[in-house]
Amino acid sequence: MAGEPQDDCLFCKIVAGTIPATIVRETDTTVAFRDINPQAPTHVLVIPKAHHRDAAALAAEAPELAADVLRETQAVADQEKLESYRTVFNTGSGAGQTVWHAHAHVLGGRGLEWPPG
Ligand code: IU
Repeated sequence: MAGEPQDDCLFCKIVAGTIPATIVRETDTTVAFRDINPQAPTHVLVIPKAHHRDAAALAAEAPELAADVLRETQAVADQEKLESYRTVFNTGSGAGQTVWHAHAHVLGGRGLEWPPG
């Protein structure tokens, strides 16, 4: 069922605390932690605690939670003192999604090119 923890989901395990992550912020509904393979000096992932498979599912199934995630991307940027930053939701394997639990990448601390690769 949408929102329920999934046994085979690594990000559900981070939420549960059963696999480690460097958590930088936590709210009642979200967790933000440093990406283990950072692509910029600051690279933080913001996830909803509830399991939704990607950003589209999150927006459709739990729009208020999607807003919580977006608000937290700004809170991470403030906390990390990023004047400019990029928020990315990879949706689908062709776009590079590898973990099927919705997450926003917050990237900053260096110049970011456009268009992305
Ligand atoms: P993607 O948009 O699904 O490709 O992003 C998944 C990210 O999760 C990717 O950048 C990984 O480096 C990152 N990650 C992590 O930070 N910690 C983990 O335990 C795992 C993946 I698995």
